[in-house]
Amino acid sequence: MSRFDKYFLMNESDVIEYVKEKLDFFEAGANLTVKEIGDGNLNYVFRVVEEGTDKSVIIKQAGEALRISAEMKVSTDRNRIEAEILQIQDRYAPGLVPKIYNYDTVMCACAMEDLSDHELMRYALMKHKIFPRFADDISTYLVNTLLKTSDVVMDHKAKKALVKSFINPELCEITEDLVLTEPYNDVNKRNLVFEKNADFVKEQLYNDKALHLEVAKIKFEFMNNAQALIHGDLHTGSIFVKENSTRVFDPEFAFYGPMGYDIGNVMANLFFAWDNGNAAGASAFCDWVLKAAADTIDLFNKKFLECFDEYATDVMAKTDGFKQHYLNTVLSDTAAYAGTELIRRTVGMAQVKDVTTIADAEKRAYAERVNILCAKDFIMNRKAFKTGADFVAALKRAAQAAQ
Ligand code: SR1
Ligand code: MG
Repeated sequence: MSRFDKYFLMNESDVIEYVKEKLDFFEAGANLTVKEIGDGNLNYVFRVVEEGTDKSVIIKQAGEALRISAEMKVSTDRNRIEAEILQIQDRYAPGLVPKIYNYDTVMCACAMEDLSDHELMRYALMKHKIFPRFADDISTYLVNTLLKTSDVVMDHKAKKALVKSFINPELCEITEDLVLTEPYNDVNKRNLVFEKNADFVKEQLYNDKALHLEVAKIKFEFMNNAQALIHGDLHTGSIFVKENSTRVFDPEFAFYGPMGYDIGNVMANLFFAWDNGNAAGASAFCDWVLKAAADTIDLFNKKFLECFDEYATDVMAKTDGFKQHYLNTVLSDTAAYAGTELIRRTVGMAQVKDVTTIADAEKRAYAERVNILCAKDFIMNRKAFKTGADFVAALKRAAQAAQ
């Protein structure tokens, strides 16, 4: 009988004992140190290091309540979903996700590769660092994890089995509420509106009925389009970077949903980095961010079409014209969900440090207005966004209009 045979939330010293007892990773008698390094809204992340060596491992455990709010309870099964999806994605996009070593169904904890030689992309971008490989890496990740898990490529019964296995109702509900409902009405009184923009938010978000109709359509697309096995929360806090490496982690919100949700989240979070750089007058950084955003879309388009030609198996999907039609729907969804992410991180409960740490109140208010105006352009005109230049032009239009 072990004390790890029944679930409890571990502290640092529990984790040392856990690693020694449950993992075959370190030699017996190894001198281990541990630190809790979790930075997200949901889970606990421990880094365990063997002193005097370069051996280390990450233990990530799901608590029954979320870190961001003790009242929010979400099934600890999210950790199983995350561990299984990272193993699937490692097959589709090798080298672009961390390795999983073990998943413990009792403790709802997984052991995974330590990427401490990388930086969390959000914080690196807040230091205005640039990552020339990013667009190439993330577009490869997106095409391989999305198109290859869709009905275009997969055997349809095998795909449906994955849909069933990765039904993720509780985490989806968080997105349905925090991303696709509350920013437009504050129905649960959890929005965080920057005082200087209170009237602007009321007029542009709460009172705009035409916007509400489009977001309602987008919400039902999110809930009903089981298109691909998506990451579900692909912001820059879910990406580790270093000069020659990009790794996407933390896919606990994963389920079968629209491809554009992931791509749109990447785009919106690059724009938050632009907000931060722009407020600091970091013009070379801002130019790089916009180039990375445009390249992400253009490389995605190119690789998507190539992957479709090489891997499509469905006979009807190979019909002339279908490939471009399908890509166009993905791009229109990308614009839509870039819009909903821009809005929810600006007025919703879970915001981003790129914007909230802009110390000058006028500059922060300006950044938030840019996000909201750009987002509305994306949502209302979503069918018009096809190239990287189209997406970047919307940010530039909003930057002018928000003056
Ligand atoms: C209650 S969790 C808040 C947010 O954090 C996660 O990273 C997701 O983005 C979620 O919406
Ligand atoms: Mg997360």
